[in-house]
Amino acid sequence: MKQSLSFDTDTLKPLMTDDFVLGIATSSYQIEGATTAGGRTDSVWDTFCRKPGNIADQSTGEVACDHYQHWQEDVALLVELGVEVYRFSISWSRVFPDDSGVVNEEGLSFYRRLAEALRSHGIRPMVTLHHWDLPQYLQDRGGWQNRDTALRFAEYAAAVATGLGSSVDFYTTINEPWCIVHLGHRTGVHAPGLRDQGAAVAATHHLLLAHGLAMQALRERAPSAELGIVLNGGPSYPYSESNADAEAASILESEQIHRFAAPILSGHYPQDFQSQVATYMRPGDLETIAAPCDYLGWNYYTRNLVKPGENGVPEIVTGQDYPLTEMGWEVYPEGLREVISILREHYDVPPLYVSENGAAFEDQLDGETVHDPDRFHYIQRHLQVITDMVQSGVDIRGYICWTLLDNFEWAEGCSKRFGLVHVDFDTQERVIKDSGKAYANLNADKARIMASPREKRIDCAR
Ligand code: IFM
Repeated sequence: MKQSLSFDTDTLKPLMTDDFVLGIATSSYQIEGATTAGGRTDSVWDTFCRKPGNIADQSTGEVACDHYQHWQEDVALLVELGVEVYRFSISWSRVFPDDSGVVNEEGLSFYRRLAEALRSHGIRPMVTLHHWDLPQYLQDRGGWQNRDTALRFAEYAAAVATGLGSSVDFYTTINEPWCIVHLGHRTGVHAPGLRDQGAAVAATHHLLLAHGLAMQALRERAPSAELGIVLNGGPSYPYSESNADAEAASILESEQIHRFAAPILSGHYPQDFQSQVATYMRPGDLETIAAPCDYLGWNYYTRNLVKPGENGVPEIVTGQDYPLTEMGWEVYPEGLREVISILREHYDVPPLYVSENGAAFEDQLDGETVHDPDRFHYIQRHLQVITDMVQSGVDIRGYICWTLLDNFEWAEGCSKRFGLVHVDFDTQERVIKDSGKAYANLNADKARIMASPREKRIDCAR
């Protein structure tokens, strides 16, 4: 008989306040399936998955968790887990299936029903507009290499904000633009599968411009929602003591963190990027990109160990100093503190959300239960780092765990499981793992604390 796992509510007490939320995240392509239902058309990921060799286990997002059909069951799971926020993304090609500019009401109403169901259970929807599944018809016209895609994105943002109205508490424009640029346009391991340095530079600027233009559209149409963007990354360490590795690490820090954070938070590109990006810039772009954000989401999983790769592109290599997750990523919770310190050192940082954090580990299935102690410990250690940061005055407003369900993990297919809930991909049966049960208990403890009289709460926190 295994002992049940539980988070130490006492040490996490600084997070048990009205100013901090606990949540869970997913993304459209990774869970929805139903890729041809309700008028949806292909995204770049549908195309990418069709090419043999692109996905480790040859799976696709065609069915994934079939969340499109099972969404009510999934809302019930979120209720059982007791989360305060659910971060999900919208499939752009469900809302605009073609380039006619006409909204597909069927696509939009799927998300409206979802947001309303969440709110009816007291869960606050955090909507990401773009989590990598760019419509294929836009890719056919150059995708993020084409400035026009940024303008189309603003129209899409406007349509979503108009259609979902006040049922959404938070909007995120784009999830992890660095991944879209680096993995999608430079190393080609993600859709659209390009290996082209020039394409990566153009995509960087157009993604940032898209963010800025969408901020304007959202501000006008969703004045009460909190608006921001989600960036990602960890501190970069040289793989060895060589100067070349040190230089590669410093280049990666600049590319992953500053190339995105500097224009958004300070209205300029880092010096080492200015001449490359100049070709794509027009007067006023930087002002648009630097539109004030209500929050910055930061996704953190691991640190980077870096050495120079092909054509001067920094290469992230697998470390050996700390335990590894199934992704081959080191478990290094301190890196979260380090990356937030880098941000605070360089920028005037708005309130932060740790908008993704979690781990793929092999689960032990045991009848009706799923044991995943490593995932539990991973989350616990990161929550502890966040608690310490909150206590020392860093303005972090929430922790959003990645992810609700085992799902389609991009180029890794369905083989890497990050979920708090186990999914049997043959039957679509969902079973809450031990880590999910522990998260549910933490959320229940928090709800109990929040329901107690304020004076008593303050007393407990001392
Ligand atoms: O699954 C992804 C997610 O889509 C974006 N952030 C990282 C996760 C784990 O790789």
